[in-house]
Amino acid sequence: MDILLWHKLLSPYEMAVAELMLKFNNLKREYQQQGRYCPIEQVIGRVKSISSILDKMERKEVGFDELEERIEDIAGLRIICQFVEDIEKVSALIRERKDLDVIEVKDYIRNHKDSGYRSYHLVARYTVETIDGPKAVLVEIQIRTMAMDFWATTEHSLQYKYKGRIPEKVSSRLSAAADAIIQLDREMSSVRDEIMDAQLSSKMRYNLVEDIVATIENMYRLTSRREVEKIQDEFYRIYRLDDMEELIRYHDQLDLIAQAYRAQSNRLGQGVKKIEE
Ligand code: 0O2
Repeated sequence: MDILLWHKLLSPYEMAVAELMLKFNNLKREYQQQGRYCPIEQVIGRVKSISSILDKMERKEVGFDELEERIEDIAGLRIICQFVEDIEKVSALIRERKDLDVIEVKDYIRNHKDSGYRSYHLVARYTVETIDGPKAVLVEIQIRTMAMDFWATTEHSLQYKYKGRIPEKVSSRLSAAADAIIQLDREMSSVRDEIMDAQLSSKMRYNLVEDIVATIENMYRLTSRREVEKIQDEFYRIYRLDDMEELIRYHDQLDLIAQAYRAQSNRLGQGVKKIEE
């Protein structure tokens, strides 16, 4: 058998995980910047360790020549959502992408595993550009809620501790915990609109304040310090009112004032140029 250069083999998988994490985090940022609800709460990525690949190869009787086709989770991405409803949305987002070709779906939410494991898995092909040219690799994307992730992470550690043979007493507790997780996800979904409203309004407030502060800082270059201080004091007064509508009104008003200052500064600039001519 030819020597297997593990680090050469794993390099494209490392590239795939790094690129996809960046892409999904960018997507998340875009939602936030536009003040839209983002179905992605967190993105985690990892390349499977060599020992874990070897264990899985043995468990599934996979030969070295079929390793890249049959071990589908060498590159793994996990997308954590707040609500069960978001999982569908993230799955649709992934299917629409041109850079990911979904080849397999494992729905352990509708059909949870005997262990109680719940998660939605997509296996997709993703191409990275290496120094030897393009290389398509398989990536497993696990999509689950925070509650599902909490359960799976805990159960995974126990699997490790008991080397896959969790005692009956512990596994029946885990099974009860899995039921509680289903109930928790249901409860959270029932107050989903309330939670989403609260989050969107806090994000909107954050964006408004960022905008206002940037506008005031720009004004500082166009007008006198006293004038800007007055504007800033007025902003602090409005902010303390804790009234979103007032803050929006002030934001829009400030935009108009800033436009007027800009126009005035442009006119003055042209005047100076004319005098110089
Ligand atoms: P690790 O250590 O997370 O990498 P299949 O041939 O489809 O039956 P395969 O390829 O194992 O088997 O696919 P499956 O069942 O979709 O599992 C892929 C990954 O999902 C696992 O990778 C786990 O991360 C996770 N997973 C699946 N079942 C369970 C479970 O019962 N409990 C927990 N906690 N996680 C699970 P690995 O390689 O098994 O493990």
